[in-house]
Amino acid sequence: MEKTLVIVKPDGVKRGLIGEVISRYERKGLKIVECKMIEADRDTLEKHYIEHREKPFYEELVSYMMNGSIMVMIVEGNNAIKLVRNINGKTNPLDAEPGTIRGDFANTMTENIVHASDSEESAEREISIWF
Ligand code: 3AN
Repeated sequence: MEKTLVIVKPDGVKRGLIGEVISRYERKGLKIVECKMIEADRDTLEKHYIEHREKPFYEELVSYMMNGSIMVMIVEGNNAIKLVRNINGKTNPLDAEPGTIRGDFANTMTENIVHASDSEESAEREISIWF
């Protein structure tokens, strides 16, 4: 069993897509084992996005993540990390396949509905930041 950290970002919450996102994971056989609705503070987001701190989009990304409530959850199941990334789709909405969350609902790079951990190490690190 693996655990992964998922965030429904402010655009996903504002557009009423929380249920859509959760149901896609559940239909794949994954379980939501922790879940909370919060407004993220800068300190937590800076820890979460530490690997991007030198990137040109970093400030835009952190500000956008503070622009409304987010839903943070732990999703559990066999191969949960890779399965959730597949369900979410590629970061760039131009590359995200139809049938994925980003392929179906996102059309910008920053506002792309969901975040999910990309490895076991990231999942462990991100879960300890948010829970
Ligand atoms: P993913 O969320 O698919 O793992 P990362 O970790 O490369 O993607 O990027 C983290 C977040 O940073 C993305 N979800 C997206 O919101 C934002 N981002 C990534 N690349 C860009 C970019 N070139 N321009 C603007 N925002 C970006």
